[in-house]
Amino acid sequence: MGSTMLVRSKRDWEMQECDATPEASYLDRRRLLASMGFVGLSGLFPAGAARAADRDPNADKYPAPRNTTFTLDRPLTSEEDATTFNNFYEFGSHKRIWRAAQQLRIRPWSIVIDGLVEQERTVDADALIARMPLEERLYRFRCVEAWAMAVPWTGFPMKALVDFARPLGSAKYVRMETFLDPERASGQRQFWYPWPYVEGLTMAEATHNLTLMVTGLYGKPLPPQNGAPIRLIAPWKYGFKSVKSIVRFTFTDTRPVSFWETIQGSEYGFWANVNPDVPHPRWSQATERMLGTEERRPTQLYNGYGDQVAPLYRDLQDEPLYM
Ligand SMILES: Nc1nc2c(c(=O)[nH]1)N[C@H]1C(S)=C(S)[C@@H](COP(=O)(O)O)O[C@H]1N2
Ligand SMILES: [Mo]
Repeated sequence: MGSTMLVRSKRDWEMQECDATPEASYLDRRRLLASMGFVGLSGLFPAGAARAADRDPNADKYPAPRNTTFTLDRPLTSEEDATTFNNFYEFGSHKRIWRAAQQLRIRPWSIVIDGLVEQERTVDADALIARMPLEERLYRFRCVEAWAMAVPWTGFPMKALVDFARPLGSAKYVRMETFLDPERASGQRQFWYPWPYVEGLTMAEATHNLTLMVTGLYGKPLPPQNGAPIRLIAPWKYGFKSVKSIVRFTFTDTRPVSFWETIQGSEYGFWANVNPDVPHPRWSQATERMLGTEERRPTQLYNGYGDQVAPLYRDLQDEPLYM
């Protein structure tokens, strides 16, 4: 079994393309050998040093250069508020899941790219992130529950991931799936939810300049509670579209049915674009509450990104674009 593992690891071209530092590949090799029982790791690291298995080979990429084309109309939310008030149902159906989310093991993390692509493949998240152009963007964020924040995300345009995936011309949507690990994620033991969490975008949405694959927050690698190691951010849509901790991208010609659409399709649809004039069936969307300050602000159409995204929907006016 050990030798099978070694061969597979050697053949994995994506891993070879990873521009990891020599030190990192040395550590990876040590880790592989250790996992096969050939060496002990205990003596290798001084007390208190991070375990090799937890080391982020991209840590030196943070903070990434800020893309100054994205500006805010409001103060940044504090890091503490953005990282201690979260929605991540895998770890509980309340907002204080950040401690429980530390259970998530983000390394190693495999991502499957499949469906309507030239070639299906599996990539290591660290190797994928290593080859992507990381930048920081200040974005507004709006949850369908009417709380909002303004934060510095680090990531890369989803367009770069789509180019990497090489989808066929027949692909119309990207379906994204979160990990499934009920042992670590207690929320996933709540069997009445349709795990794993699923979301989807049209190809036009996925390749839009605003659509970000996020790997960091506040100039640091993304913490587990915010969706490490890699999540979506589509800032003109309600927050539930921005799926966390992704393990699979499937290119398809069939519109994906999301986690929330499965649970309550009359309240959470495929498009979910922010609109102050279209209330949720159970509450108004006219205003939003900023995390931390509790300040009330008027909700903006497309969360204020209409000048950039409205053209995506010009020929879709018969669709329920705002739920
Ligand atoms: N896998 C997964 N992704 C998810 C969720 C979730 O429960 N599970 N919640 C969504 C919702 S409703 C919101 S508002 C945002 C919250 O992101 P944040 O915790 O980084 O603010 O994540 C979205 N992505
Ligand atoms: Mo949300």
